[in-house]
Amino acid sequence: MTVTAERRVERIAADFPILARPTSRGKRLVYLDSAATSQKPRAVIAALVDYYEQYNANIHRGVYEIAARATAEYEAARVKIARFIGADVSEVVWVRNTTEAINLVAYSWGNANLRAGDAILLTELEHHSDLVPWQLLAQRSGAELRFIPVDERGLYVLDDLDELLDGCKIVAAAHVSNTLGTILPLDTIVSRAHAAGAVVLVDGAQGAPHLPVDMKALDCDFYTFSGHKMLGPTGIGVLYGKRDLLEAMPPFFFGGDMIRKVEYAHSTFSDPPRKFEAGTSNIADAIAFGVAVDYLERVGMPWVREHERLLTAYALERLAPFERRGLEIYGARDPELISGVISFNLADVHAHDLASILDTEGVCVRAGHHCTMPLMDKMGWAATARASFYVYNTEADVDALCVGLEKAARVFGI
Ligand code: 7TS
Repeated sequence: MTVTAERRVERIAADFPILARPTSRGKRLVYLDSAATSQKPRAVIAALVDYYEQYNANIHRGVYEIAARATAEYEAARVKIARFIGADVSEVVWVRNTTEAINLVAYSWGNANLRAGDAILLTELEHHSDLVPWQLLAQRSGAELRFIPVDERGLYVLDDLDELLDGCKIVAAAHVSNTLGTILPLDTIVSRAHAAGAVVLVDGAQGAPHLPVDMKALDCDFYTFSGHKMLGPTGIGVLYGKRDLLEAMPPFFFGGDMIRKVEYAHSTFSDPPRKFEAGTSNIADAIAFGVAVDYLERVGMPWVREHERLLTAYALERLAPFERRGLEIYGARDPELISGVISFNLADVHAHDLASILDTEGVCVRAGHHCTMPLMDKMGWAATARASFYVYNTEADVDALCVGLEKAARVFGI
């Protein structure tokens, strides 16, 4: 990384108060677990406090000043998200997280459209959140579950795609794998699925935070993501759906705030997106998510992708000498094909032990199955350690990871 680029990242990192807090062992906090959840910049934290201190009120009902402001800020955040992903504002449904968004589609769209004899096509890389809801839909409907295979590097094998799409009603696939970083060949999947008459849901939990996305260009039918993985708070996420699909879908939850008219025996419902947003929403979190998106737009998503690409290349280069000492790096190992995620194991050290030693150096990585148990079984890995990068990570963070690995190798006599 050039000195100017490194300075820019240091300036970004300075916006994240938690990164200035040393660990209890007096180490610098080296946060390499953004695929699990990202850290939050000061502006996002301030937006949460500002709402509760200045204009806490429920939305879509009060006429008084602070209620009107809460409603305006909440709806303004929806507009920001719509702009960020190139969608119409009516296509942005607030949910709690990616998991809820996928469940919403699997129930609402799935129950209405899937029958015995139909097929649901997933990939072998899916997070449990984009697998379990479809398993349940398959059980309810009698539809068949199919999987696009991946090779030993975690790259998609598309040779049999046309056969897999035969009779398929929906394809659901991760934009970016949270375990191996593999980027989905979206153009191919979307165009071939549409040609076969299937709709496409993209699990964007690891996509929207790291890659520029534009719904018009991607042309997928549903796209789901979580605020907490892209500098925003927990408890708020988005389901994007093409307007005609959202209009045709029945609501998922029923109650206040999603109705048009209610009589004792019968009700009618609002238009999308409101018909999917029953009950009091996560108001402060939605507003703060809007601020997170403002932050990402200022930094620039093309820059985010390029920064993570360079950092991944640097990490692969710095980790290479450890490979002679038993470090195994999984996945495609090509920064063009993956996005900011490196999974690894050190000789026969258990990934949890490795993560614990890294922790003593202030280095936070996740260890385990990363909610992709079927993939781990297929690959024959009991667990992996995973480093994942984001806007605030520097080459110094990768260097700290290497210091931690050196320590682990010493401790385990490797
Ligand atoms: N899909 C993918 C691809 C994910 O990476 C995750 C979370 C989810 C769905 C679920 O997101 P949620 O916000 O609804 O929980 N992934 C991870 C991870 O890799 N480590 O912790 C959570």
